[in-house]
Amino acid sequence: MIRKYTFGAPLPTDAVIQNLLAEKDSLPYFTVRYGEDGSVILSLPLHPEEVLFGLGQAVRGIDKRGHRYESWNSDVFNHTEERPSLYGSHNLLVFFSPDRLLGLYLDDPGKIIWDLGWEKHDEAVITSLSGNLDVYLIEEESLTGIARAFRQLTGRSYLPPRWAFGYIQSRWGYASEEEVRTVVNEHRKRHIPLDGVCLDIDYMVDFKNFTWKPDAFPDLKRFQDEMKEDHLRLVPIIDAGIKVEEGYAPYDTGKAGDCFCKKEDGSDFVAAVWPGRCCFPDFLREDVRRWFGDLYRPLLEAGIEGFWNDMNEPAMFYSDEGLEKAKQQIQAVFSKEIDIEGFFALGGLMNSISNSPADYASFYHEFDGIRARHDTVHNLFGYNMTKAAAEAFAAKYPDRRLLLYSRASYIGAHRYGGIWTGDNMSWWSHLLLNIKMMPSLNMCGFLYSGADLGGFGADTSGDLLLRWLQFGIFTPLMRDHSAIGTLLQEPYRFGNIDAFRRTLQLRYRLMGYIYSEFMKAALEDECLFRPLAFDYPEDTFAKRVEDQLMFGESLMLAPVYEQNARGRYVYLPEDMLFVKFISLEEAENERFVEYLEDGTPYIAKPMPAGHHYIDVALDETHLFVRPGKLLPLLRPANTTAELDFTAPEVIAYPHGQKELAYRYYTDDGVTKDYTEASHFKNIVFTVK
Ligand code: MIG
Repeated sequence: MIRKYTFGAPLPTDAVIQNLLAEKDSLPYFTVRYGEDGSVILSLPLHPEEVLFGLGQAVRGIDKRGHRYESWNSDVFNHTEERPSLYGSHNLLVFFSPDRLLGLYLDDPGKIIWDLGWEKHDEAVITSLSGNLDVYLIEEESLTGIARAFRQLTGRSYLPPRWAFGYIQSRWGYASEEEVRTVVNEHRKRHIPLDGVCLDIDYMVDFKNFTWKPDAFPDLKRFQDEMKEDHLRLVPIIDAGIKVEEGYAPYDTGKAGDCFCKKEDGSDFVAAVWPGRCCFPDFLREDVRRWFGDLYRPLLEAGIEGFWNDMNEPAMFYSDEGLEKAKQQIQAVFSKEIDIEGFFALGGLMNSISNSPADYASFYHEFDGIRARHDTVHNLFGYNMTKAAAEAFAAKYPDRRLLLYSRASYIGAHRYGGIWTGDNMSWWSHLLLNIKMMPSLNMCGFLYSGADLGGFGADTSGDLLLRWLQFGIFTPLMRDHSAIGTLLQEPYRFGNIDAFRRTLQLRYRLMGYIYSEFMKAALEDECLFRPLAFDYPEDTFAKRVEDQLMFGESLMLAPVYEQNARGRYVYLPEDMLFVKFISLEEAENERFVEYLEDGTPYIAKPMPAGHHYIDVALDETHLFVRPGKLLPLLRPANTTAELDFTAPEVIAYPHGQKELAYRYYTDDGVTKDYTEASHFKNIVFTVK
């Protein structure tokens, strides 16, 4: 059951697709206070055993208790644990305690502060700064039920084409078709699978959206065609800002259509991003979305079928006003003899003008007859950029799925595209953060998502990349991406090629399962990744487990995420089959080896419920199969297009059952007739 309560005058966000009438009585469970500044403050005492799930893209644990989070889409390079916010605002929180199961969703595109047992461990205090919001209370019998009801409230998750589940290689710095060709060849010659290569801002002329360098990419269509012969897709980046430059068509047409966000005085708001001074499309306006979406057309016509939208928090390095103010303050410091205070002030000054609250409060959006100051609708910006692109793709190709993922997001955006989790670091702690974030993102509808595998900033190492890929093979978006200036981190750079190849081939072996589970999750409003508590709600230990995940209907994952670890402790809420894929050499030393049809060795060992230490060497990938479940596996190939999805072999864990069944999903991977009954097939396994 979902009930809606309205505070103040909420702005339309298009997050919710169900039209519920607001309740007349006051909000139950919460104490409501009104701040003098217009804010609305909801508070709720927390049970000592209460666990809080949700908030989508955020730092720290699966259990969000004990930190102060903010909903405020932010371009942040350092995802350290004190961060209040990252790039997306996903205002769903689920309270789970022995005497309560309650989902809370706040539809408020401005800033929200979530003190979740931070100041006081036994209290949640949630503040909407604007005080204009719709509050939804979701009450169901189970955690899964709450997640499902939330998705029914907010709409079906975006469905990408099947090739988008293939491995994608990316790097800020790939600057020519020659370089891309080399990356592809290096994969191909080692039989490391690959389905796509991203183009970062380096493909553009002076970082200008919708341009590409004529010398480096002389004929983009020919190049994409050439790649497609090998089933490879290029995935170019598009940024939010449009460079201020007369004669540059996107600027000229945007100006002509009066498409840009304006300052108080009616002039275009300008701030610098990669191309230099930029205007910001008012994506909240439908006509602006249409105009911007049309700008993708030349790229679509060159055969491009996938895009990533970046810098759409929106990120701003500095505005004219911010720069001027900083300049004056710097001059003031130097106008007298510099002292220690002045010295430290200098360091902070330039940083403080990027993504500044003053800038976000200085421009406006006009939509549906409303004029809204940017900071009151801030979290909708990236969402509507994604929507602009998605609507343009659907207009051009009504029956074709395209790949689209964004950096900034808000609930609702999950209907139009996926997200990647932004600029993480090549740190072991960020591999763990990736693990913890996946179920939270799924609860909020962002099924097609993933982190920069290997880490974006800082230099990765071979062991970190390998361990990260061993988890990454399960994330729907599986992309290795890194920042310019860091150590190159393609999987063939670190010796140990056999281990990298086996890991990536395992992704392709799993593709039948991953695709089936993803499509079922999307079509039936389920979560692909789940905290253990979703499946074992009565198990008081399971709800505390922060580093294991349920993955689809058959699997539990317990990745290794510590350097030099030769395995890890794992908790099994029920009997499970431990499956570990090993090298041929290792197979010679093992007693209980089994082989897939193509001779690939693995160990399959039933384990009783409880605590265990499992041995997992650096070049091994493992998973757990649940009792009575099947895991379908395919023969690996270099691309998803070359996979044979029709007749998977299975690993089974009968656990006393005579007959096991699995609901397998296949389709052509690109059209939109998802729900055809013929796509679902029952795989039956009988114990001999
Ligand atoms: O200011 O396009 O998160 O993935 O490589 C950095 C360059 C801009 C941020 C994205 C990152 C991308 C980078 N971009």
